[in-house]
Amino acid sequence: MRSNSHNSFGQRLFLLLVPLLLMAGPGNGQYRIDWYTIDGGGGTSSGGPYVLTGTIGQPDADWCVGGPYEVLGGFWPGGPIPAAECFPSCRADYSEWLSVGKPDCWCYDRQCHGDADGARSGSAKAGYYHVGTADLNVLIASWLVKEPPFGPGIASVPDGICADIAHDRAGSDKSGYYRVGPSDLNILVANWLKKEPPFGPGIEPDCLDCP
Ligand SMILES: [Ca+2]
Ligand SMILES: [Ca+2]
Repeated sequence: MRSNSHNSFGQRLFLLLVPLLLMAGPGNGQYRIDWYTIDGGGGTSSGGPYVLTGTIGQPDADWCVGGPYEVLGGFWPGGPIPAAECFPSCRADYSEWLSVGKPDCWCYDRQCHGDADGARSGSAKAGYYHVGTADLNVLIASWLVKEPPFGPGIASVPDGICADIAHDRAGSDKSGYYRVGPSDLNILVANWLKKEPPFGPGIEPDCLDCP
């Protein structure tokens, strides 16, 4: 039934397109087909508050360019699929993540608690902890490094932005801004060597949670 309705829709579309193309003619050199599909079925279905409009069995799903012509085929609405972002846009500090160049390390689920390197230390016998010397070392290397024109900027320190634990900057227009300072250190200190259960309370892996 769905296939029949789809075919009839395709036939209607075809009948609509042909006269339009004929009317357009080659005279003005401008060809345009806004929407067309070669496929094996699909359609619109719904359940409760959800509506899905999809196409299945598309042999033409791809993006290609030739001279002045471009075809965005398949995968509504077509075209290159943007890479998924690891930092959720629902968070209040999302704009801050964008402003510092989308660092991957802010996507560690305990980075906002001081885990600058995304790694844990310790052992099964003595217990593991996520915030320790390795993280402090990144913070020390980034400590009070001023942004241009007052300094080389946090980008000059390898993984330096990972030590911006509070996702903030401090300073002023007059003296310059820095990304890693007391607000970041305070969080790191609060979680210093905090053991994971059953050896301690652990650190919640909630840095990517939405409010
Ligand atoms: Ca760590
Ligand atoms: Ca900071």
